[in-house]
Amino acid sequence: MSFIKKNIFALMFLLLSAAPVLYAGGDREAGPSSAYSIAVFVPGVLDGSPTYEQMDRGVRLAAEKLSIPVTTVEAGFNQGEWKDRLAAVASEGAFSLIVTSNPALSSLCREVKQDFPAQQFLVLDGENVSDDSQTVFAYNHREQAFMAGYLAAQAALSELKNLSGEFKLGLIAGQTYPDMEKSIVPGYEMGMKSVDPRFSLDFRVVGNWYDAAKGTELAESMYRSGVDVILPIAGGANQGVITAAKKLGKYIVWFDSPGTDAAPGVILGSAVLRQEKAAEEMVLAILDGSLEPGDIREGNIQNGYVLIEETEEAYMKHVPEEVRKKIRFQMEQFLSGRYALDDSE
Ligand code: RBF
Repeated sequence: MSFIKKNIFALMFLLLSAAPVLYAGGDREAGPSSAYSIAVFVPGVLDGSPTYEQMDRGVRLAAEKLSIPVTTVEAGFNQGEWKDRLAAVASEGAFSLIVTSNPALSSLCREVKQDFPAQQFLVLDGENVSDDSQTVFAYNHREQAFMAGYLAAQAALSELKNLSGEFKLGLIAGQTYPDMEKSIVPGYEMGMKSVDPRFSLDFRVVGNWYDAAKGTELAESMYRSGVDVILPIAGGANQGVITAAKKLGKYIVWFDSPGTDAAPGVILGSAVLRQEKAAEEMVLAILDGSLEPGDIREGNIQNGYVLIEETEEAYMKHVPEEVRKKIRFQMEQFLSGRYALDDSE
């Protein structure tokens, strides 16, 4: 090995091994080790929850690059326990950074920070407000839901078979929460009504994020009443909606991750978030010091973090070309800034 090569390797080694110590900062509470480490705090379970799975993958991609250990903690579905579970992770003092996801976690991190002021938090899909207790990545769910509603409505008016012609579209949520009520439901309605104002929304709530049988029951009753397309945002209960759609020959639009592979031709397309990318980038930016607590980044259609996944194979194969052309046009409208949603509506 040449002298220069050897020294470059030595320098890289030095930087990589020194970096975690430097990043850990001097103000951390004493932990078992001074090396940098990350906890992924899942408010629910990973399996079946697209935004959580993406978060975990993205954090691990970033951590692998810097040889940082990652521990994933699934806090389960009892939301009353989340704050104590989060405080327990913080109290270990073992994790330089806790990464979590969903808008409800912003306030929990704020509360836990009061007892563990040295703990650093990154909230993905967090509340869209700057807050010194945490670094935040917030999505424009209104645009995401708009595109889901736009796709659902175009599909309901297309040449697809077994359509009722009743201008009814559905949304099944795991639970209601401020972001669901203020952004997702109104965005979905705006999207469908921009295609034809006669569309109306049938909105149902499972009451948890796992009950697939309840998902099937709700979806069947909606499809039987003339609903042609359902947008399920219900975690593990989404599987039950797929069961109902397959049984009755109806349709689904997927949310958060590309999902058409699970039922090609039934799940027509996906209004996704680039949460894996956001997770990786945010962790790397925190590690290199370019993002700090109080900083907030937003993901939307224009900056590429929210989109209809137009390259999915089943989307290209099963969604009629006229519908896909309209989707492309509407995406272009957002991307070019010719079209924007009024947040106050
Ligand atoms: N989405 C899931 O896929 N699985 C969940 O278990 C889940 N639990 C949630 C709990 C709360 C309190 C909130 C506010 C949202 C939850 N979400 C869950 C929704 C998720 O974070 C995200 O907002 C939606 O998937 C829309 O992108």
